[in-house]
Parts: sequence; C-alpha cells; structure tokens
Amino acid sequence: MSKVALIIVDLQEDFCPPNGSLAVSGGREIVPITNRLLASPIFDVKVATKDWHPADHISFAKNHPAPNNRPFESFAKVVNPHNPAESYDTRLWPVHCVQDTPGAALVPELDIAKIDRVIEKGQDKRVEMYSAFWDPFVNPRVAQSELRGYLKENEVGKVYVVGLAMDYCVKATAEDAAKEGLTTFVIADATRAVDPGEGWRNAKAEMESKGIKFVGVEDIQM
Ligand code: VGL
Ligand code: ZN
Repeated sequence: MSKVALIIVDLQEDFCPPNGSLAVSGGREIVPITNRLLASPIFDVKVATKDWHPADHISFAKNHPAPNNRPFESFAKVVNPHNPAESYDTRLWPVHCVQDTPGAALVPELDIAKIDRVIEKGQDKRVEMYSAFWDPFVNPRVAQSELRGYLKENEVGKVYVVGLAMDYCVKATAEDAAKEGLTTFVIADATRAVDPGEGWRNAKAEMESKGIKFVGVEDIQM
C-alpha cells in the first residue's frame, strides 16, 4: 500500500466565481497550482470528485419550508432512514451541482486529461455527503462512493487532498481518508474555504487534531 494519490475535491463551476451558485472566494485561483500538481510524477493516481446532487437534494434550502429555508443560514435535521435514532443538523445551501447541469461541470481550465478517475458523490437526496467516501451516518451508512474501493485497488497508502471547499468537502474527505488509515496531507495553497478566516483556522485545527498534516505546494518535490 505504498502508492500516492492526489484527490481533487469538487473543483466545479458552482463552487467558483464569477458565476457559481455557491462560489467560494478565490476558488478559481487554485486551478493553476492544481494543474502543476497534476503534471507531477510524484502522484501514482489522480482522482477528481464531483458534488453530484439530484434537484430534490436535502441540502438545498429551497427544498425546505419557510422560515427554515434561508441558504447559508438555515439548518435542517437529517434522520438516518434506516435508524431513526441517528440524526444530525446540516447547513442549507443554494441549489448547486445538480447532476448534468453546467454548474456541476469540472472547471474547464483544469487539465482533465490527466485525471485517472472521476468520483461522483452526494447523489442520495436523503443525506448530506461532504466526504467523497461516505455520508456521515455510521449505523448503518446510507451512501458511499467508489473512492475507497478505487484507492484500495490501486494500493494507495498516502493521499494529498486539494480543492473546494476547505472547511466542508476537503475537510470531510481528508478526515475520512485518515480514518481509513491513509497518511493524509492537505496542500493548503491549493484549497479555499467557504468561511475564510475563522472558518479556515477552525477547520485546520480540527483536521490537525485528527492527524492530518498541512503542507504548502513548495514542500512537495515535484
Ligand atoms: C460543498 C457545500 C455543499 C463542498 C458541497 O464541496 O465543500 N459545500 N456541498
Ligand atoms: Zn453539495
């Protein structure tokens, strides 16, 4: 299990200015660095993930009744459809990354030809799925992607995570990678947060407490 993977999280139009419905400030700025990483021989496997929601997804504020339907501000309770004892509150968002819409496309400046595999996530309308591995329920899980199987097949033991958004899908994906026993790095300058400043600092501290290491792109021998 010694191979190294680059995981590019949700570098999609809807998460990027100027037109994304859930644009992360500076999101498009990480594309040149990401393309440099994609060109590097140090990664044996290069994966991109896509947030890939049905139009009736639970994370869209507009799918909830007023007054708890304000994007960015409202939260909804998500109950495990297989186990009503398990639930969590989830932040609601503008409609974003609806399957087969232009907003769900990977940004066209990305060197897509160098990506070995694209993994879609967030298709189950009943649950939020920030992580590219699984939904947050554990008893039992409701949804999972093909990421874990793909990394195992390719004998990956170490992952570098980049992309959007640092405080949501990058964080959840890196945390699940670490939980799966993978040595996990986040390349700080190749990610941006929904809530920069405090959101970034809190997310970084939480990830570091789970054994995830932050590096700069200059730390990587390309
Ligand atoms: C994300 C909010 C909602 C992300 C996805 O990719 O970080 N954030 N869906
Ligand atoms: Zn989403």
